[in-house]
Amino acid sequence: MRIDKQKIKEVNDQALSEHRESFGHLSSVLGKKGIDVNVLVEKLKEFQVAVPSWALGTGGTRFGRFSGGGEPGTLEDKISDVGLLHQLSQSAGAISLHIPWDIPNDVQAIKELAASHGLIFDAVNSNTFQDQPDQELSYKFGSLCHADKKVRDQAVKHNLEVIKYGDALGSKSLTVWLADGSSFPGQLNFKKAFQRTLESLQEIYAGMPEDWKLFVEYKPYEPNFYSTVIQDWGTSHMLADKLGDRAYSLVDLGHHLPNTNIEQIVATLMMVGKLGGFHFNDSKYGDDDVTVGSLKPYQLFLIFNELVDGMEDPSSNNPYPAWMIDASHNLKDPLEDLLQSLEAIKLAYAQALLVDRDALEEARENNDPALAQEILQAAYRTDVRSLLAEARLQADGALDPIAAYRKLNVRKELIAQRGEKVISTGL
Ligand code: AOS
Ligand code: ZN
Ligand code: ZN
Ligand code: ZN
Repeated sequence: MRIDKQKIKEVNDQALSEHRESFGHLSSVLGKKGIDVNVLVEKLKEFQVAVPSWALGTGGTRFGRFSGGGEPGTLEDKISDVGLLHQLSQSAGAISLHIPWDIPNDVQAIKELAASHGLIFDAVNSNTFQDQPDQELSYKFGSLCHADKKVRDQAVKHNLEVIKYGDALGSKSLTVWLADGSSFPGQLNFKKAFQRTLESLQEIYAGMPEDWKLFVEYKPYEPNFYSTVIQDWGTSHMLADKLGDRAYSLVDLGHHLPNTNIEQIVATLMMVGKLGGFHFNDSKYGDDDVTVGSLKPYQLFLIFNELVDGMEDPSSNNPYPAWMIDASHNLKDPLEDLLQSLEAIKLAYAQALLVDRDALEEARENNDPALAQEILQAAYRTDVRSLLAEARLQADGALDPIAAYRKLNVRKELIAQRGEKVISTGL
């Protein structure tokens, strides 16, 4: 399904005068501070976030799944859903696939379909945290770290296959997230598990095309509850460092123990050029994977403050990070939820762009914490919603994506096309 461009325009027209008024006001307020809104609008138009194929249906809880209907049942449908998000938000220009959930039957046709929606293929993800029906050996006790070399080989082979699919589609990176670890003290030899994981990753790294990157995701617990092999950013960084120049750490916001200072991790990884990818979500307790910015928008802003600082640092050798939403949806319509996440990400980005970095640096050098806080909060407390709306308007998106999605009855249409009962692949 695609939304008629004219219809988006009609919905926009109804809200245009109100938008002009708020954007005009913001432009003049920022203009007086010497900030050119046009530069900000261009940066916002460029900023694209990948949507994972597994976030388009309901899920995210192991207790029950309550489909809202019209979920995408095929890879084609998933691409079309991300296409809808992109049409409305002009911010979701990429899709991230998970193999084997998303094996393409006809690579050429899938590539063309994605291109017709203006989408590219972001990092591909391997899956050694579940056993597939036709699989010979089990991952019950780990994959890349497994005590049995044959299991490790099988997991390596799977990753190499994922790279092959990704390469055919035009992806340029592989994200490895492992469920490997232990649930009971004594179960696992930590050192052997690390060494084996490193060796397996080395084989995967060696099998990547030369222009590919490997992202190593970390997570402190779940599904294993005593230890995970790649528990934190330090372990992920050690692995990436040993693997080579094209291996990086990946930060998933939900993969930290409570109160971890994620912005400091981001700053440190960027300082050493090793922040490769980012999974956005929000969390109160653990890997809750709820809507970005729904719980801790100020933390998100502080993280973006470091990201922007790293991206704008001319001496930094950190590559431009790969942005992805990694959230699950069990109550809200997944597409509405993803639109909310996209909005939250770009609000935090826009606010971080407003930070007066020279003044902040001066306050720091002068040991003036009160002034440093004033500077950050002045940016954070600026209402930049009309800036985002303007960027969307200029790119033919919707002024208010969720309002347009509702007014145009997109979900109703999807249910009419796909039915009430389709269940999308994912967790
Ligand atoms: C799992 O907790 C990680 O966040 C993964 O990045 C991702 O959610 C998973 O690969 C999808 O099932
Ligand atoms: Zn993740
Ligand atoms: Zn997560
Ligand atoms: Zn996760």
